[in-house]
Amino acid sequence: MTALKELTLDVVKVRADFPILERKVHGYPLIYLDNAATSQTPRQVIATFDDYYRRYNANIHRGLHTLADEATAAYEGTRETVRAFLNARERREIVFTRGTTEAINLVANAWGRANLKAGDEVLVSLMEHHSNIVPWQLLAEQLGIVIKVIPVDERGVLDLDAYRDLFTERTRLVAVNHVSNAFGTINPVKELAGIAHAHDALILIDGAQAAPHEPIDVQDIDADFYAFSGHKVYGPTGAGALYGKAALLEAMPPWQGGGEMIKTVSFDTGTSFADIPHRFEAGTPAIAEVIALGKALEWVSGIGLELIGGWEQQLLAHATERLVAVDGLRILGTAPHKAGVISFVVDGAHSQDIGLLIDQLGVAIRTGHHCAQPLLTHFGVDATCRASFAAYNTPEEIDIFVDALERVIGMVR
Ligand code: C6P
Repeated sequence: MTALKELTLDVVKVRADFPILERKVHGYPLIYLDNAATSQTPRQVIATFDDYYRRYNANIHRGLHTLADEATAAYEGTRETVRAFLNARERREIVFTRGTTEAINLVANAWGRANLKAGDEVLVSLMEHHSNIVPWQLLAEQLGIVIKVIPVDERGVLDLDAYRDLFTERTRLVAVNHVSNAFGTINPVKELAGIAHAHDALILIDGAQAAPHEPIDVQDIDADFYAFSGHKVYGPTGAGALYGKAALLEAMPPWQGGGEMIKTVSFDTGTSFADIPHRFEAGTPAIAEVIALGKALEWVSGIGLELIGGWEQQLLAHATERLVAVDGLRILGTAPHKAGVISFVVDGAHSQDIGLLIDQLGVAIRTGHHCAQPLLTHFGVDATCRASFAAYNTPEEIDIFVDALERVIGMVR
């Protein structure tokens, strides 16, 4: 009995941490199903900002006064929290960034420019978010590297045989997401890493959609780089992290210059750079946001990602069952291993219209290409509706969402 109880997420208790869930939208209780875009923020995280700005707002690493010490300790404390969250070996393997996009751009610009030359190959999958495509396209234009695309099957599952066949002696890097934001597919990143390493290539994993849903272990995956965003894991916007193996980071030049990232600067002898990770954190960082990110990860760990992921799987199963019964509705992305993300289109109803009208009933879903245009184009659509779940969503909310959807479809058809 106790064991069973421990396996059940107390969603009422979880919801009580999210003040925003009390608000109404167009007179209806908010049903927030756009968590893959940004998850909502628990009061403990919101309180971090108030505490920081009231008590110890100061620049970090530079001051010798109490406030600067406290801010530095809290900021660097988050580095340890992120290290533990990803099970990295060392704190210095964690670089704070604005989010996943900046983390990938860091790898492209620091590692990529130092290690790639014309004709070298980078493998990305068809289901990448634009932020794991465009930085490599920019390098392709500037350095002449070649981008090769790992195909997916009709369920939105990566084609592993095709992946193996893409490797040549010029393959240097595989850049793939852990979980697809558009379809929810969970990719076998450990296997992908093993294959990449067998070909002497590195692997960069975009974990933006995985970090909120399942425990991450970068050592077990054997990831070379792993990126995620705070705002998708119950934290604030403006703070995320890049994990990089220490030896790789150490061998990488900086990509942005400024304060914080130097040891000495001289017009005569030039500049020497700080050790990792500070070499990659030029300028004053998002101090309060990073501290709040630490609080968010503590909040998540306090509940447990196994429990959150398990709850979301129940929501996914319930939503899938309800949605497949809707007349003319087609789910895109039917992988056997999916996170709590459902993309769908409806015959005779444009996704944009559905999104706008369902908002009038208090339901927030995302519509559009989800910054994954190559994937959607491949599946013959330019937009889908996407519902994505978080720890605070309930089966009752899903019922209200699907009822609202049926009402909306009736209005637009
Ligand atoms: N996806 C979505 O609605 P940033 O913006 O840097 O925090 O995250 C970018 C990003 C990178 N990779 C994946 C897999 C993502 O899902 C995202 C963000 C949001 O799906 C906004 S487009």
